[in-house]
Amino acid sequence: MFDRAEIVVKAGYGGDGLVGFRREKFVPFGGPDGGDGGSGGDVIIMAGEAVTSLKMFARKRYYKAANGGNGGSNKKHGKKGQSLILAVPVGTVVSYKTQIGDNNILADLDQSGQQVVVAKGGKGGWGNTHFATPTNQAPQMAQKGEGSEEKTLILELKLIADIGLIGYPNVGKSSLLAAVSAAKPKIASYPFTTREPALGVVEVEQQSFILAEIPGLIDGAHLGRGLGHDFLRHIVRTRMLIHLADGSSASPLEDMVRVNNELALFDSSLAQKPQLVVVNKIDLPEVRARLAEIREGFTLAGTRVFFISAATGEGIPELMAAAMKMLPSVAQPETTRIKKVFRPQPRL
Ligand SMILES: Nc1nc2c(ncn2[C@@H]2O[C@H](COP(=O)(O)OP(=O)(O)OP(=O)(O)O)[C@@H](O)[C@H]2O)c(=O)[nH]1
Ligand SMILES: [Mg+2]
Repeated sequence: MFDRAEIVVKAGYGGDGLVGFRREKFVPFGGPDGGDGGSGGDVIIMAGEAVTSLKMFARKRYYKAANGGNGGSNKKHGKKGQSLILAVPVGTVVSYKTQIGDNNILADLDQSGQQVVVAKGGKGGWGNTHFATPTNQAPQMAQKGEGSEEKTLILELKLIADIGLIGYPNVGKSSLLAAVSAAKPKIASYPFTTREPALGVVEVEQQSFILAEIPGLIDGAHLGRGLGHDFLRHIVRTRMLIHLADGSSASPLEDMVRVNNELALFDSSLAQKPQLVVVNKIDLPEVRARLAEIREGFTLAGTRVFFISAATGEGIPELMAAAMKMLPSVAQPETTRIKKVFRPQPRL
């Protein structure tokens, strides 16, 4: 599912400060004039449309930004080390492994131009001018430049689905995905069978789209309940949604409203994403017996509803054709605001 690369990045060292003194004719005791070192360059990762895969990172693994220049005489500041900018595709998640092996997400670059500093350059050291005091006017000391950060990063490119398949656990999302694509997600009669988003390519006549099952949406998902936020973030990237409800549930309409509330609580733009609303499991006699009642409920709520059976295939071609037809009319998601990730980092 993922394009993935592991790289090592190292920022530049800070330049050293200088111990220097003014030496000019007719100026005895010219005083200290050692300049400061320049700071080391940062390593920055930036998302851009021009890059489409992480392939280039398979060939080269080590990336280092330039060191800062040393301070010069005459209070000359050392040159700042140039930062190194690595371009990655939009949709790349940047993380690093902590010492205990956890994956710590640094940034989720889902917008072109979005960037994150992954290794901070060392600060330049002070030259001896900073150390002059009334009692020590010729200080013989200067600071060394600081060391710089080095990190092993994991870059993961998430494939972006056109359509997200959402709904309460156990409503038949995996069954539908398996019925319409070559994907083989696990299907079972208990909730949370699917633990990771599953993708499939759906072909409708000569065209196709990517459908992704988004698992784990329950009450409180926006607070991290169920399988947590992570999957809600996937929905942000989709263009539209197929919202599945279980016809055998006490109230499919209420289930749908609940899931929609979770979407809105997580990110109000999600609630505005176009949805095709679908009631599943109409092969079950008890569901078939109340189809009219269910339809009326949705109609009163102002929602057009599709009826399908992922088990028998009934209604599925019509649903997929409707999805394919609707897709061109919905814009690419404006993957919302730039999410800056601020994380205080201990200085080296
Ligand atoms: N009778 C009937 N059963 C269905 C239908 N679709 C799914 N099921 C059953 O419902 C149960 C849940 O199906 P899944 O496809 O795993 O549902 P899901 O929404 O992916 O569930 P999670 O991934 O666990 O959230 C399984 O026992 C399926 O066999 C259907 O159209 N008719
Ligand atoms: Mg599933």
